[in-house]
Amino acid sequence: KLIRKYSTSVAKENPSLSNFKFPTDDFSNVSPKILSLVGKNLHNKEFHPLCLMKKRIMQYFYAAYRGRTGKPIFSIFDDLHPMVTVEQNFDSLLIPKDHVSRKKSDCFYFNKNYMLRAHMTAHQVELIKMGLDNFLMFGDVYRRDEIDSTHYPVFHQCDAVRLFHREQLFDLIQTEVFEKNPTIESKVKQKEHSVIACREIEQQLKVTLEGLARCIFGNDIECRWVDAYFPFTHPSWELEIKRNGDWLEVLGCGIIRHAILQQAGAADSIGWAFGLGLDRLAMIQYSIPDIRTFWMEDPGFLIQFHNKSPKDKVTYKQVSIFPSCKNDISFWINDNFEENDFHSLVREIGGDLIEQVQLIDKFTHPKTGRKSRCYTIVYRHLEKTLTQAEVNEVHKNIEQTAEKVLGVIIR
Ligand code: FA5
Ligand code: MG
Repeated sequence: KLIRKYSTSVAKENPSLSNFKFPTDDFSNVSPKILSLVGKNLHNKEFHPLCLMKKRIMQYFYAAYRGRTGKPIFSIFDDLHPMVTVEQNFDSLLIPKDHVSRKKSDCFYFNKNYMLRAHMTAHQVELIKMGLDNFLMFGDVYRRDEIDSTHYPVFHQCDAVRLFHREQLFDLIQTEVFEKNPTIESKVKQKEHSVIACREIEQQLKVTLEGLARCIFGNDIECRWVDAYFPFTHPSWELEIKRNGDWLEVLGCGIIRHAILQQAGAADSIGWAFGLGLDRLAMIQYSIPDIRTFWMEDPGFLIQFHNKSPKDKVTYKQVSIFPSCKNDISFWINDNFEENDFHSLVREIGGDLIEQVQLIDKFTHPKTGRKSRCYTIVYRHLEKTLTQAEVNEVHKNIEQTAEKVLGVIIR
């Protein structure tokens, strides 16, 4: 029912998707508001801070990696459409059928076969299949997530792949790249790879990414490597950067699973891949305190970046700071209650007025066993002062829709 409502208003709000009819099923959960953001392509908008950050990364790779003839070796893709198959986003990357990241409460599905990509890695296999060895992909990605100053349901990622052919790496390390008799996987390597080959790729990957971090943030930046897990790489790491005294994760990376390369027709290769959040890097680089800022249409925002080059130092000055308004909401929940459904609903109704949704209390009635939740919703308009009446109207709408759609009972 919801989807029928959605798909009709989608047509109105997003002309490029207006002729697009998709069969709905019980996976369908894309909303008009989300679809209205498809095609904004902030990363391709000249002088937008996300575009400047994209160019900064491209420049680094152009300068650091040149072929024999002096040409850059990395190909760039920045207009891959965000609608992908579930097979691209998950199966092609060996993500198990029951993996948590596939949950309806975490992704935007058109239906059980099509979705808005949740990471740029969704395109990795198709590009390797095309025969590319070195490439960068930039694009918008979509996740149902909590709401605060560093999370937004649409953000931007840069993914990269670098492959070495067996002979190419052999020349470098002077020893076998692949195990003759693959036995078992260890913490430090996949079963198919030799220890030395794996070390060499790890080394190259880490040097490349530390170099990128220094190129963007300067030589004084503090960063650290943390062991990580991704189904499509092994071993895997995350790079964290120190910001205002706290460690912030900016990227995930690792050595590409051999099984993926085999399926993609590159069985004689070994290589690395990474995926990083452009929004987070741009927030650090330009001192942008809130991820919603990127979506502001206010010229006072974009003017600050106009005619800047990717290497220029810009410190964002908040266009102005308008006061926030807080309202609590508390309700009884049933067993099907999913926190992210509530977050999405709040975002759907409140749009960019929503600064934060914070769980402040969980309660179970001692006699009846009924459970309740209480959240504080922080409202703030980035471009004007909200009146209490405006906030109350949105808040009321959230309460009523939560009762209708999530089956909760307002207390
Ligand atoms: C991934 O998306 C993997 N595809 C990355 C990868 C690619 C690993 C290739 C190995 C090989 P993750 O979900 O951690 O991983 O997201 C990667 C980066 O995107 C994070 O480090 C962070 O910088 C950014 N990011 C993740 N979630 C958000 C969010 N909600 N808002 C803003 N940035 C985010
Ligand atoms: Mg992560």
